[in-house]
Amino acid sequence: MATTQEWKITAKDIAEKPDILMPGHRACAGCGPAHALRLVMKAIRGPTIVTEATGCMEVVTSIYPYTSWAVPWLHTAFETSAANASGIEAALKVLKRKGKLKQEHVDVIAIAGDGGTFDIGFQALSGAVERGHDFLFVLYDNEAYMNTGIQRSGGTPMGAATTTTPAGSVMPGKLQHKKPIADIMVAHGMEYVASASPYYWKDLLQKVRRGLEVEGPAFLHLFAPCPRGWRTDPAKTINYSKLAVESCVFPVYEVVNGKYTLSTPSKLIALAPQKKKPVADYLKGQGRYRHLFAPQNKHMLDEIQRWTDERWAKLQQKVEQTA
Ligand SMILES: Cc1ncc(C[n+]2csc(CCOP(=O)(O)OP(=O)(O)O)c2C)c(N)n1
Repeated sequence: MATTQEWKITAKDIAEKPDILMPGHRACAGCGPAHALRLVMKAIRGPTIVTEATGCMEVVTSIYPYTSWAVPWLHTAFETSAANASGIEAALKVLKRKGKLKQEHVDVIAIAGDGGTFDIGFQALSGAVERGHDFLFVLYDNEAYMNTGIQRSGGTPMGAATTTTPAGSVMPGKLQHKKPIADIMVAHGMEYVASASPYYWKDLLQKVRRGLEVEGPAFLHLFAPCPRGWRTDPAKTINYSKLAVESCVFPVYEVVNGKYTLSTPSKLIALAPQKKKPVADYLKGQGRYRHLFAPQNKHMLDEIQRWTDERWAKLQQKVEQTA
């Protein structure tokens, strides 16, 4: 992987760089995925083709006959963004071999939500990574199937109320923990896996650029709050993007050729554990978790804290073990 240390990102650079995901789309106020993907597209390094699975970000950016995308963009079925990326990358190779491609290189980015990644798109993703296609897969994780009305996915965290895990007398929200998608991708032996949260926008942009520089598959797990599905104040999307990292619910890190490194916001918490916020600080204020603060659901809150601590400890162990 080429190094990007020379790319010193400043707010001015980013403000001056044209939007590739342009304004005028129909995302909700405070939409985390729209904000995160706008940042992702600020980090492209040249000619780029984007392919996107069915989901909120596809729907709101491509209402016929309009598009918000200032690059070639292909919608594909819910389960096939990685399969589409494989085909695009293979076609680019053939065009290049036949001398029909003017550009030296074209980057390929596949985008999908958590439903389109953890669940229904996983087969295509795993296959594309195993075959070694050169593309960056961006998972924008709003933690449920939002476009179809907030159904639980493999990325929905324990305790979250969704329309298929409604909190009430039968169940206290989702009963299972979130699938460890980044670890599963690391297990594929791929060169680059990272997690990022939009509050830490420079970190996010660097990771997009690094993922693009990999000559092979790269995977980026993006935290992306959804005010509609999470029942949160649209003005607080960025606050939750920060709190998730500060509570270690969503640590930010990179795994390069199997070597784990905490990114600065999470590294600072590892160095000063007293700065780690309780998970309840992150959960409170989110309508999807409101029921967890009722006395009868305290065991759920305790379990979420225990699991978060355990995952955080394991992540730190991986950092030490692979140093
Ligand atoms: C095979 C198939 N099953 C179901 C659907 C219906 N569907 C379209 S988008 C969607 C949810 C997408 O969820 P996610 O990938 O998490 O993205 P989000 O909408 O949250 O951005 C569903 C269930 C479909 N289009 N195709």
